[in-house]
Amino acid sequence: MKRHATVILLALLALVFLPPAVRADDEKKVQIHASDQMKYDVASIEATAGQKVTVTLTNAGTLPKAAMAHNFVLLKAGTDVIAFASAAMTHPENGYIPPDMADKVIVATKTLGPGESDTVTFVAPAAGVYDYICTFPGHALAGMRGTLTVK
Ligand SMILES: [Cu+2]
Repeated sequence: MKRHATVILLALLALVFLPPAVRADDEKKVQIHASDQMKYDVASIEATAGQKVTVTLTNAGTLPKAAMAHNFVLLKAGTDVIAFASAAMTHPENGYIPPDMADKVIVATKTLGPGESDTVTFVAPAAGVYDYICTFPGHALAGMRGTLTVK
């Protein structure tokens, strides 16, 4: 009886002190706020390959949408961020996604005005580092970007 209690105690200690392994089926939820200062408050995200990731972007600014809108565009590894952002400027009709480079996009939110938010879900791709950017004109070039690191 006493030995039984010891085994249970050890099992409980193991549960408390051993970090649970990250399982691919554990969903990751990320909340990102975008500001009138052209910044994301979350500039790095980590995930495990195959993990379901949900990103909610909220435009926490107050400036009018025509002057200061934001989106979250996750690009495939190896994409030229500057070239993508430059091409995006002339495509407001397509949510600032250049149609001829749409194959570089893993996932993208809508372009959001003040107080708006949008949620996207995707499966974390193969291990690597992926850039995410805001493609509203000038924002990625001003530093509105972050990285998703997949392990
Ligand atoms: Cu922006």
